[in-house]
Amino acid sequence: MMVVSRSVALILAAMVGGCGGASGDQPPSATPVPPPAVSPSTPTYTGQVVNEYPHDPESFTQGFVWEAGKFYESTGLEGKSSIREVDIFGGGVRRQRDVPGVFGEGIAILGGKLYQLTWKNGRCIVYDVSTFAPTGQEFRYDGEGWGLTTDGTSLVMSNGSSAVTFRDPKTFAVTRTITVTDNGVPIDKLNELEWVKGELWANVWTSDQIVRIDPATGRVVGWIDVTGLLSPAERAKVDVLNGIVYDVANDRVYVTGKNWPKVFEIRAVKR
Ligand SMILES: [Ca+2]
Repeated sequence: MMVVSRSVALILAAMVGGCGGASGDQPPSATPVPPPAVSPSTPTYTGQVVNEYPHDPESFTQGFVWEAGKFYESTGLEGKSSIREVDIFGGGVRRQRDVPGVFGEGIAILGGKLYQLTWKNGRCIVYDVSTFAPTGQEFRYDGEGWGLTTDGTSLVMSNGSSAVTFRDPKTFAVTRTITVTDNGVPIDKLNELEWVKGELWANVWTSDQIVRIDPATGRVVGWIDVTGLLSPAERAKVDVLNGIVYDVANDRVYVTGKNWPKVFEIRAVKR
């Protein structure tokens, strides 16, 4: 039975990879690649597990957000993309809106609106967060859409490179761009984003590393290693780390990944 299920998992993984192409956000990675070049002088942290909760293993997580006591998630893949309000402690989906015809990516909530990026569709779709109904407002952008968050004023967006753009939520126009560098070396493949106590956090695609960024300069101020959250057996069946959320009210950070069966509350402990 073990051999069969493993084979099925690999076939499914290959099919999912076929949706994305080699250079995008989507090819699965059963084994995380080593972390990007980390400057020896940059502080490193271990992501210590505080709690773990169930997560929908059907969720190809692309965005993870906390707002006013509620958690929200977006999922990707053509035909499986959605926005959801989730109960991360019970593992359930409280409400969901399927989003056909696009490949959903990062989300952010600002001013009562939920903004959803799409991978290669060039569309940022805007919803009323209280109803999940599209507001009718939609923005276009060039290039790929990966992660999205907000500093409370601007939308903050990644596109798979080392560049992060700050955007006017009324027009989606770029107001500022930073290049994320660690000791001068650009760090690319920045994926899901989160604003955490004045820092910008990003998980780096295909790795089990979260990078802490000074949003004023783009300078990396720390790395959080979250290797080993899932057991090797669990990790072999799923895709990469993707999803950081900060609960402002309780000062707690949670992470998950694409098709991961668990959400982890973590604490960054300095090494
Ligand atoms: Ca997030």
